[in-house]
Amino acid sequence: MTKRVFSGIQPSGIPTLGNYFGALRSWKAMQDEYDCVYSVVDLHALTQRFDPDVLRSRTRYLYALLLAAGIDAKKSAVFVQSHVPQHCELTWILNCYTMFGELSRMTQFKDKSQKQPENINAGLFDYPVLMAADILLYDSDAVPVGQDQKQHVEIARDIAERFNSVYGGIFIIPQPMIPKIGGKVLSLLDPSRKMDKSDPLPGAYLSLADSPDEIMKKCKRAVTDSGAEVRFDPVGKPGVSNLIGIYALCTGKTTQDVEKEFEGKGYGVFKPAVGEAVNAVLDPIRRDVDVYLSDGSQLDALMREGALRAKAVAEKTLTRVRRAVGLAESAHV
Ligand code: AQP
Repeated sequence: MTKRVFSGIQPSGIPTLGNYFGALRSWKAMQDEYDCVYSVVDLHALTQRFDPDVLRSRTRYLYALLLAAGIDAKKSAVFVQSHVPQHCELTWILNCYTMFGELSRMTQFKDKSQKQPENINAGLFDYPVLMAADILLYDSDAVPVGQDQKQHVEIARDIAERFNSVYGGIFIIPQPMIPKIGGKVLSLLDPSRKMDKSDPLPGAYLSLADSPDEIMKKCKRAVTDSGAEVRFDPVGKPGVSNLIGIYALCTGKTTQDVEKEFEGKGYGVFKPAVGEAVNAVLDPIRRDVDVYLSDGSQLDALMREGALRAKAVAEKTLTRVRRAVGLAESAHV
């Protein structure tokens, strides 16, 4: 049987090159081999504060961007998370099988609590359980994610195993799938941190919606390290190594090829070449996203169709879960 994968992306900002190489590029590649379910996870984005109109329009933009990045809505089920209410119901049930202590250990919760100390809401704490529901609802065998989300897939496995140990084989136990390269693209201004789409400093990330000029400027201003040698050394030269990684991802070259190509040339030649390589990847995506956004009714139809496909699978899983835990069946007829 064809294996199923699930993955999601939050409309918490315009996706970055990190989101592209850590997630979207592999999402596209998997469509021929797997039964794919992809979601714009807008409920997750509520853990941060956004202007409601901005969140709504970003959700549409992100849906269009997935199509522009090569996700085929005929092959894969592509939907907006809040259009499938089963995610919330399963989250509540799974909350009752998740321990306070294990959620307290989540690195992302600690990081985000530091970033938004004025808004450490219960949703931020419970984020991994909603993500477990996202994954388990679709009987997912694998979850393609960047390195930062590995811990969340692991807790989803723990929750599923705990649930199965009480009620039998209700859930498939999912595996994280981290790309061998591109699983962690770093901030251009602080290479000790990952590139984040909600970073308050726009110079820290390369957004998929940045103009070619903006991309070029950000690459030229990216922090590098002392010396001028283009050498891959993530510990001693984290800034330039991150740029080498980005250039390698964009061109399909190895980091050794990149070192050879820029031997003796210095940062002044290397940084604009990185900008050009990024623009070559982004040009077709920028063009196609505008095409998808210009036809609002087609976008609505695709979203509706995606949600119906997702709901059909989600409801089957949830029926199994309701029966297993002892919820009264008549409430759901
Ligand atoms: N810098 C990154 N390098 C590689 N992969 C990354 N991902 C995120 N940042 C990088 C992967 O992108 C997918 C979608 O991410 P998300 O929207 O679920 O949220 P996130 O992981 O919290 O990513 P961001 O961009 O940092 O969002 P904000 O700023 O809102 O927190 C995931 O598979 C993720 O691993």
